[in-house]
Amino acid sequence: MHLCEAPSRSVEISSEKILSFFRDMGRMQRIGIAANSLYKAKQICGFCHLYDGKEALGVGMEAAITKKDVIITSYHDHCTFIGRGGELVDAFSELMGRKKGCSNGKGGSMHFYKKDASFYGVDGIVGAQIPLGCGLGFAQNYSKEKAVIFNLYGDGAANQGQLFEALNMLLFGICMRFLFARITNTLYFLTK
Ligand SMILES: Cc1ncc(C[n+]2csc(CCOP(=O)(O)OP(=O)(O)O)c2C)c(N)n1
Repeated sequence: MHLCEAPSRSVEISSEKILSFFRDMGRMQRIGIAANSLYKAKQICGFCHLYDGKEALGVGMEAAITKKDVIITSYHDHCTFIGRGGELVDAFSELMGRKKGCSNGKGGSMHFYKKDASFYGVDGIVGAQIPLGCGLGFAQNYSKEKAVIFNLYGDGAANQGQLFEALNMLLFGICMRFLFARITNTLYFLTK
């Protein structure tokens, strides 16, 4: 396990691509504003964890990876789902408990899912997605998929026993591509 090297500070990219990133981030922001209003209007019941402040992370990550790479995250999932190619109608239907939702309206804000884009959803228990992601890594190892697993968590989960147990399992000689990322700041661990 080691800290990854910092990414290069210079990149080549077209202005169209930059604009598309900007548009995607703006879209995510508006999704948050709409969800916030619906929640306050009591159209969304239960929890509603918004994605504001993480737009650049979602868009940047998706720009660098493919839909074969796996993402599992915490309850801030609305725009992770959108970034994976999820439809707005499926996202908002899920938030409002409708059958059309990406989890048939049964999961709500904290349980979005999109298996066809390798998005294995979300856990409402802080840190609980980490061992689940570890299991996804095992599955990839068995099936010899050449994908990276992105296991995202907030800093509140950084001191959870589940994180250390999952890291232990990964380090016991298991060869897999696994990336842990603290979503509220930038610390990356990579096991190979
Ligand atoms: C095991 C567990 N303890 C407590 C909670 C209640 N809880 C929900 S969100 C949260 C804060 C988590 O903070 P962090 O992981 O940093 O995430 P973020 O700040 O990005 O939401 C807590 C304590 C929970 N869901 N699960």
